[in-house]
Amino acid sequence: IKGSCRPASRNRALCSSLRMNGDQKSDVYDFVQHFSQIIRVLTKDEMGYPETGDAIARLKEVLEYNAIGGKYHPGLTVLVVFQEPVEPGKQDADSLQWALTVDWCVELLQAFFLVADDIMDSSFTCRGQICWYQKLGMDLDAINDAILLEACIYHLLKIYCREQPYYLNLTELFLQSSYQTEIRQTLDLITARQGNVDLGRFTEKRHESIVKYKTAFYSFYLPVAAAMYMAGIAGKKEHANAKKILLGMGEFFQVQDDYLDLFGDPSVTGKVGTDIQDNKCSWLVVQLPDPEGKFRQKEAEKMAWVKALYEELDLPAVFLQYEEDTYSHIMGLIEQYAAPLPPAIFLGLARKIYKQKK
Ligand code: DMA
Ligand code: MG
Ligand code: MG
Ligand code: MG
Repeated sequence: IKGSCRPASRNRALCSSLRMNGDQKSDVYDFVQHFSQIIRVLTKDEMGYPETGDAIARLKEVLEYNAIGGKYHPGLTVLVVFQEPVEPGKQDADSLQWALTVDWCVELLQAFFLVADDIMDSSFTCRGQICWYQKLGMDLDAINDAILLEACIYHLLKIYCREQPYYLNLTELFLQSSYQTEIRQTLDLITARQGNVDLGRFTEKRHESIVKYKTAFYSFYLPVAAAMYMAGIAGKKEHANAKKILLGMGEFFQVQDDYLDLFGDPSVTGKVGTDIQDNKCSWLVVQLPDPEGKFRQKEAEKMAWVKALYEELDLPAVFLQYEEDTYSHIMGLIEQYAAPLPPAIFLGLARKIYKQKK
């Protein structure tokens, strides 16, 4: 697919400014622009089949509601990382288009997980809007929409990248990311099961196992690994090194999400937390023993009580300390394991998540 991607130099400037100043608003412009092409590609196939026209219109609606408007947290990572090890001469417009497309595949995977996760967690808001499944008349039809979002990933990879030497590696990487996430989502759900409260389940080890792979793998390792494959870096050792750093970073990211579930400002995070009502094995609850099961309270008024208790135990300070500690730890990992990628790639990602309020 030929497109009108920006020349490499402008793209490089765009992406380096994304890393340097963190002002994503204007920098994600190209990324968002590319989405209209993605929509066209995903919906044009069916033009000749009028009988599926309504379904394609629905798909467009699903894509526009759920894939756009996030904080594009992994967004653009593939493009940024891809450009680092690849010589400028080889960064032709097509390669940059493919990298942008794979960035969108990561976003679609995220959208797929979020639509399903909000149903399972009985959430009401996500990314500053009503959860898709909560929309009037939607009910559980949203389950099929989540599945559709996932299908779009493999459709796009096939259309854009099928002829590329990295196609199989990319496809397997996306499949592996889904599997890792889904197994940990299973663990997240069964650990939280109501009615059969087993306090022994809420351990730091269990929490770590859940968060490392339910979020870190697909949000942090997946986009960097995808770019590495696209740049021709497929060695086991190189991937294992990058994974060490990225899973560490992603683990912090999910701990932050757990923390903000209760202590975040919904007008900033874009969602109202549900972890306490859902009985989740959150970072907060594994910080302290709960011999009387006081944290598993469904009633709204108990939430304030639980929050006050957490505050009394100074969990915000504990979190700040944790943030400091893991930051130093991640910096150490970057020093040790970044090669052959430039440390700047990992530093840029770390800058995006540390000391954030959403
Ligand atoms: C999200 O965990 C994990 C995935 C795989 C979407 P979560 O339920 O804590 O996310 P959120 O806080 O956004 O509902
Ligand atoms: Mg959730
Ligand atoms: Mg969840
Ligand atoms: Mg959460």
